[in-house]
Amino acid sequence: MILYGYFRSSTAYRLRIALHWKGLPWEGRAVSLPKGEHRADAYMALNPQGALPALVEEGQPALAQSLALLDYLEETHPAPPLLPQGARERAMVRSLCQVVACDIHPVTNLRVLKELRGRWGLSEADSVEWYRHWTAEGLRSFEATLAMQGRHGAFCWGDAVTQADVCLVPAVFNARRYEVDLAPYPMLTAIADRAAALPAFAAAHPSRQPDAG
Ligand SMILES: N[C@@H](CCC(=O)N[C@@H](CS)C(=O)NCC(=O)O)C(=O)O
Repeated sequence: MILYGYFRSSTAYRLRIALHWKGLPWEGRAVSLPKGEHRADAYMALNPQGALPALVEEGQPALAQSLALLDYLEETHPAPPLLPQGARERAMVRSLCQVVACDIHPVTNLRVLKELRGRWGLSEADSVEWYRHWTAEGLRSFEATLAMQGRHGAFCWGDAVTQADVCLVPAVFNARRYEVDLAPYPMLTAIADRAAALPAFAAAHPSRQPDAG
């Protein structure tokens, strides 16, 4: 499998964690977001969505969308699992994933920030405030959902690592990068730090990627 990503892309980070967690053989291909390579013809021909990540298996069209890809890896390589047993339990884990992937990420994504700055004249400082606002709102929702579900332990789902942790760790990495105050979210911060220390998560960290240099 070839994963097209960028060291600081949180969506590619999710996939790197899952690939390492499942012990799958894969190669990375760097696509630079700051250089706009994700919108260049070569990458658009591969993934017309023009976003990272994309996963390619020999002779097959690329697969895109990180949550679809996490599920694809789960279905094709169920062990070790990243989802619990049971439809209800899986829905609970996926609801945490979607706070990150559907509520926080789409409004804090690079193309949104660029549009806010370029077309709508938001200053750099105001666009950072925008980023912090929506991240904080998403993390508030994540923390409250963890408390409401009452199923967390060492990780979001008891002591089992799941897709919720896979989505949470990159979100916390991004939040720290933008200096979001994490003090109001002690549960998710402790979980993210515990998960980030696991070998599969550590190997997927942005600083450990070849294009980080
Ligand atoms: N919903 C997509 C989002 C993909 C996405 O937007 N990825 C970011 C990198 S974290 C990207 O490529 N951004 C490029 C841009 O906004 O122009 C997914 O989960 O894979």
